[in-house]
Amino acid sequence: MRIEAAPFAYDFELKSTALVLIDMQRDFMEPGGFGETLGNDVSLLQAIVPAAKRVLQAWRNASGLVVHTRESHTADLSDCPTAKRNRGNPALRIGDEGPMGRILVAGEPGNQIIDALAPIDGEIVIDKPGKGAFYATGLHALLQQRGITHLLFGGVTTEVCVQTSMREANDRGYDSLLLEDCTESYFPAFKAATLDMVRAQGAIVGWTAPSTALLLALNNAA
Ligand code: TIU
Repeated sequence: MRIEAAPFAYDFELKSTALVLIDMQRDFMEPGGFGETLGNDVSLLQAIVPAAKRVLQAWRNASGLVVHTRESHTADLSDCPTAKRNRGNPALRIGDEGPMGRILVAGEPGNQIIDALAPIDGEIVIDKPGKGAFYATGLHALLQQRGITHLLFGGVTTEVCVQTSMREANDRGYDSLLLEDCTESYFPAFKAATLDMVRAQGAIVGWTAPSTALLLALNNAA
């Protein structure tokens, strides 16, 4: 299959490609969570939900492997570095009780993936303590077991957890594509810069494409 992408076409096979949705959690997407405690306008992120939902449905229909990640810490915060907890002097710190439960703690209401993109049986869900999806997780091993070599990325936020995960994937040998309208930042200029950075220098980190280009490739293959 081929996606018309930048800086040039992206070729992939369904059986060796996973869709990776990064941290589409209430903690980042809704008021009262981690994103807002850091001083961000979280409403900006809602714009990508319809496109991400279309892609998720199409990828499921094609029987493609889906990976969801959640940025989350254990209840005792033993996997949360003090530096991370203190960074930015936020109103509520990781582990503090907020309106959606404890901030960025696994199992709390705010730490769940939003309903529109909730995982279903058979999909991989990775809880990650860092910004990157590969750091201190079993993701690389799970992908290797399944023969995955190509990753299609969406999620939030573009320049933090998505870009970090793509760079981690790049160093592990994956060919990655970022779905432009399925990722968002609290800072529109940072999103634009990240898309440019990813695809510069002949896809130094990976490719980018609008989700319609992926949907077209899937339709043409069906
Ligand atoms: N603050 C911010 O933009 N992002 C994060 O802290 N985590 C993710 O990007 N998921």
